[in-house]
Amino acid sequence: TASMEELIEQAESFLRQCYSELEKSPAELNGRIEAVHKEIRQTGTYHHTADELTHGARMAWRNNSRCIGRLFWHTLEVNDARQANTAPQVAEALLRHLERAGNGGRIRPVMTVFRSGTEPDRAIRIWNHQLIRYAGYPAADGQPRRGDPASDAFTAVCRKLGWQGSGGDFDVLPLVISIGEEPPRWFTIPGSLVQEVPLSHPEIERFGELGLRWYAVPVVSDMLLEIGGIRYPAAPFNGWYMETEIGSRNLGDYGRYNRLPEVADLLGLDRSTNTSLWKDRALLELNRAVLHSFKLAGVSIVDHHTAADQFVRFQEQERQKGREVSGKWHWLIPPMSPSSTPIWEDNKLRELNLSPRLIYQKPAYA
Ligand code: HEM
Ligand code: NRG
Repeated sequence: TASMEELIEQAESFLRQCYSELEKSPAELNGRIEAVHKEIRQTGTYHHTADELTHGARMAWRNNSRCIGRLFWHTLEVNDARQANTAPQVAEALLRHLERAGNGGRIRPVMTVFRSGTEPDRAIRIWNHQLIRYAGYPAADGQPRRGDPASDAFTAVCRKLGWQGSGGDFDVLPLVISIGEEPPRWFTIPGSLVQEVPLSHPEIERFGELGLRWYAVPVVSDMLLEIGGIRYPAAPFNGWYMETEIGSRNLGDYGRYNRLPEVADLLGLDRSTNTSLWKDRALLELNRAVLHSFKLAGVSIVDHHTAADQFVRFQEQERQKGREVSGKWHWLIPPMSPSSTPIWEDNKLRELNLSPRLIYQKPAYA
């Protein structure tokens, strides 16, 4: 059939690139292509070897046009969890991911891959956007809103399932997992696996009174991994944070925690006029507080200047390997002082259609 021919073509193209990068012999490549053809003709699909899965996942990171952190693509650790079959088994593998990735603060880039969605009625889905994230509670009966507005919808889903949060600003949400059409199940993450960093400032002593904090490890858990025509709908991955993700966006955005006014007041800035640049000064000190606090807690983090330099090194490294870098400029420039990084003047960044890749999929709820 047409789709079978398409799968064979995608599989073969992936295998050629993968085996050439891994410097495997032509004999091994041809034998493998032969075997995959046969498996697809007989069963309609095929299974990646452990090597293919690992290298395919690394290529998917390397190919992501929005990620500034790709210099380290080759260090990704891939955890093969394709045998997990039930929601508790999936939850168990996710907890092991958090443990492996957190590593007491010396964060390791890790991806855990669950079985592919070839039988749609048995597809594994993780409903969380990130494994660790804070709940969001809209304003209700005179009470102000709380928590992360980006989590409002998912938090409502969790509460419907019977989870109860404290209603505070930093409640860690539970893991929510579904298998096929079975109702989703939720699991509390043990506190020992949720490292958090309370925010303080290198000079402003009263900064701690703001009560701000963030979790150590960002584990994006709702994207789909595609390798050689095989789609893995559950393949959570993590690296470490760049400080602007937390300081500029999560805590600073008007539509998120919106904390610039409070920070500005703590700094004694004049908020009655734009020309005091109070927002810019508050952003700067908030980002400094994030870097300072993560360092103090011994948790890996990168500042946006170093990350931009590393991205330039990644571009050079790829050029030497004869590969084109896919990049989306407006995602790669950092959300603070972007014009002071070398990415700003790069007018050659183009988005290419590369595979393997990580892509968005329809949310499991809604
Ligand atoms: C996006 C940094 C590791 C895949 C991003 C973004 C940053 C970033 C700053 C933009 C996020 C945003 O604006 O919301 C880093 C750093 C890493 C790292 C510092 C440290 C090692 C990884 C790893 C993977 C990955 C291990 C996958 C294996 C992605 C993807 C996106 C992204 C798919 C786009 C997310 C989206 O479209 O919403 N990264 N990253 N990154 N990164 Fe990385
Ligand atoms: N901006 C999001 C996280 C997106 C991915 N960022 C990374 N990925 N650093 C946030 O929570 O702020 N990573 O795999 O390290």
